[in-house]
Amino acid sequence: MAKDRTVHYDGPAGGWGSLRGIATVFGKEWATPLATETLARQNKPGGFMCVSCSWAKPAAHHPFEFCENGAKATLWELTSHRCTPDFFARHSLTELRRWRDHDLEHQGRLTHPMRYDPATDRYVPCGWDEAFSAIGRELRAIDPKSSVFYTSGRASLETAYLYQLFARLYGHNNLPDSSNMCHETTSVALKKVIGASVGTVVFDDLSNCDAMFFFGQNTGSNSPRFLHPLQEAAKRGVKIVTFNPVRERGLESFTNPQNPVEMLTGRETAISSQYHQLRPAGDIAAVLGICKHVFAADDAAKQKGRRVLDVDFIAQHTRGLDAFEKMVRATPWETIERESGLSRKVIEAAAQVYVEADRVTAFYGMGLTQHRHGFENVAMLVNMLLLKGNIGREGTGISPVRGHSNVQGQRTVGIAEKPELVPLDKLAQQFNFEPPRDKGMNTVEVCEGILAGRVKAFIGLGGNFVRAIPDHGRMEKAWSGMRLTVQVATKLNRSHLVHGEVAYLLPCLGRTEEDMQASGPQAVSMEDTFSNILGSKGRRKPASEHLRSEVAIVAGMAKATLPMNNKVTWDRWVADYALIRDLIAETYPEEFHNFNARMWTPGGFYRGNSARERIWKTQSGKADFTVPKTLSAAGFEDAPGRYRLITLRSNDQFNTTIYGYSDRLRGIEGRRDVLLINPGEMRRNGLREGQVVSLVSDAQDGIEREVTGLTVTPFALPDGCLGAYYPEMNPLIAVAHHDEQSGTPAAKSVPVRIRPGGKAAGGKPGESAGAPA
Ligand SMILES: Nc1nc2c(c(=O)[nH]1)N[C@H]1C(S)=C(S)[C@@H](COP(=O)(O)OP(=O)(O)OC[C@H]3O[C@@H](n4cnc5c(=O)[nH]c(N)nc54)[C@H](O)[C@@H]3O)O[C@H]1N2
Ligand SMILES: Nc1nc2c(c(=O)[nH]1)N[C@H]1C(S)=C(S)[C@@H](COP(=O)(O)OP(=O)(O)OC[C@H]3O[C@@H](n4cnc5c(=O)[nH]c(N)nc54)[C@H](O)[C@@H]3O)O[C@H]1N2
Ligand SMILES: [Mo]
Repeated sequence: MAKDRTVHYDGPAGGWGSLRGIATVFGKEWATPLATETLARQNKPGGFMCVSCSWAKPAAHHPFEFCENGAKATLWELTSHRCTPDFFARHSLTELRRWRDHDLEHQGRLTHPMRYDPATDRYVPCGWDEAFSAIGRELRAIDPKSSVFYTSGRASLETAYLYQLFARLYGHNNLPDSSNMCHETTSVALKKVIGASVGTVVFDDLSNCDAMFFFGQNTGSNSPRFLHPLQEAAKRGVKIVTFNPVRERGLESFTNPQNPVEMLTGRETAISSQYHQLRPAGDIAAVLGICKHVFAADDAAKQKGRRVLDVDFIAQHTRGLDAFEKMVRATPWETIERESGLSRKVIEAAAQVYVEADRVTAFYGMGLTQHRHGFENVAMLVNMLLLKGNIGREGTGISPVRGHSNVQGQRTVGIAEKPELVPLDKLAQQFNFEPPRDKGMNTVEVCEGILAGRVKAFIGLGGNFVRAIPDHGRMEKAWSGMRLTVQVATKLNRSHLVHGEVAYLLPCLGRTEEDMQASGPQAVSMEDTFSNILGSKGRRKPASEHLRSEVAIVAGMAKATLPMNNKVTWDRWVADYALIRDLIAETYPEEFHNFNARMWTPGGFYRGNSARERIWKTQSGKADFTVPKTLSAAGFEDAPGRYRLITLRSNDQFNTTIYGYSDRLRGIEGRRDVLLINPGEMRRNGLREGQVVSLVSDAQDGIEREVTGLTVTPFALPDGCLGAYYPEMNPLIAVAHHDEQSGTPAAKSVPVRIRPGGKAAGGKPGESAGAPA
């Protein structure tokens, strides 16, 4: 039989392709002196911090400390296109709701504050004062607890701090943020088992480890600057072992686009020494298999008077090994093989690397967190690391690779729906008020609240909430039940087109732009994935003279809503952000003392991590081994015709921002309305390449959810699973389908069925896919 054809890409990540990737989206526009001058300041001390991912900004930086996707993100913000009142006069919101995500953002930067006018179904320009006083009036008229203040992970520490203060002075803890859809699983699981809610790895550990284990993180597209230290590690002989249902190019091979020799000779570096395509949601079983081999290797070593386990570490620092070991030894290999989709042989090969390496780091992303049992995924990875003392020692540790550029930092300064994570007494004393103590709503609870009609007002500080959340079709319909919606944004997106009775769209400065206030130009700060705090200063002329900074917009809304309080001086704070940093330092002295002086430290200042010091702030006072309650993270049974759908990001998007239609590193070009499936599954289903099908949700809750117009595309995936793009697939995810412990939507194993037949996608790529049902 002829070998099955699958769509794929053979070239390395990086290389000339990455430069072409930028040029395809931006044409000649990207090579202007102004753009290159701005890019040269990206992620450098005294410059501005990339608006794309939160990968660390090393003190010893490269001449160009940006990557293909960082450049796209910056250029996307610097665009010369403008989305003006004129544009809104020409298009009703009903019409714009039929546009694609890419075409909405492609209109360019928002220029004026806008108010929704129901008579014409259009946004019309309004003054800032008018907007603020209307928002204040509306908020004062409702119960604060029926309102929601959402944050997407881009806003600075200064903005985030003022925003949470506004929420608490007003009277609620409803502060969901994008991390509720992302690494909330991490925040809950790591806090529970090692007592620190963020990763323990720092930059130096990358050059001091002997092996790296990668689970469900697509470095090549989502944190490409990480490819540089990965390449260095691979060249040093560090063993890199990857578990991912998809063969992601960046974890296979890389050519450094900033190295002329590599570029001209086309020399690539192989990254992963082992690559295991496990079933989606099979990680608990795979890691359990690794642990099983570690116990077996330890048994064998004992015969020779040696140990594989770090027995001293285990005795001194952990709790719960016995129950865990018992469970692992009792689990048969057949079960592990079935649940992981991997053979005993390959799991043992991975485990052998773990056994032999003295210092091991583990990295993970959405492939572990976005499952019904994501918590168990993360806790299981910690189990593995604890066996050999691979936390709290140089060259070791666990590293959730965080998403948005300041998503981790926002949590650090109080954006949290969980009041126990916030020093409320301190805030009470600083600002002379009684903060709300009841638990606020996370993202999933907000969705439920909107569906039930309980939420009356929604303020979105950045992001594209309606598009990013699950159950898109149902959520859009319920959205207009709200009284007030306010969106603070740089570019037009779908969340601006669905709205409450009273709605405002408020345009803000981007991070590359000069933020001029009464005391002079301002800087802001953020926290990277390794917990370093860094300053960022924009220098570009703002996209419009009507823009305000996020700090000023939050303060403007707050001032119009709240009664006078002489401890709360919004105008002074807006005039000089250094005063806000002083407030942050007062609330969080341990992490932020001397904040203003330290924020320009090259590479940032480290805010510390107790688990890294082997101080375990858990209930038991130790690092906890945990017994997983299931071996599959999916949370639903296998059944004939039921697939596990992985929702994927392409190389040409940042979350809901779609730059273009090239998923270069997977070989998918020109369209996003694809259904990825392996050739064997195609045969079993009688499907042929290019056929158009629908996906329907198999959530078994009686609700019909469908996405139509998907083109069958042969792709090297494991059996029993499918791949398709986020956010177009979000109508298929039930709100109730989330990690049980943290509420993170389970977007990496969604139960679906294929429904053959259906209309072709029409003229433009991606047109019908994801249109609300
Ligand atoms: N260019 C760009 N950069 C970004 C973003 C972007 O959209 N574009 N988004 C930013 C944000 S907010 C975030 S959170 C991060 C997201 O970055 P990642 O954490 O990399 O998230 P995804 O791309 O959603 O998926 C990660 C990987 O998980 C794999 N996977 C799926 N299911 C499983 C599973 O069950 N087990 C395992 N082991 N692997 C699985 C997928 O094949 C994929 O390679 O990136 C950030 N950086
Ligand atoms: N099915 C599925 N769903 C997912 C995921 C998945 O993997 N699969 N991933 C989840 C994850 S990890 C995340 S983080 C969420 C993302 O959810 P969000 O963070 O809500 O969404 P983004 O797409 O990042 O938001 C993009 C918008 O932010 C605005 N923006 C850009 N820059 C700025 C700025 O500087 N200031 C302000 N105020 N606004 C700005 C622009 O208007 C732009 O349209 O989606 C989640 N949803
Ligand atoms: Mo994210």
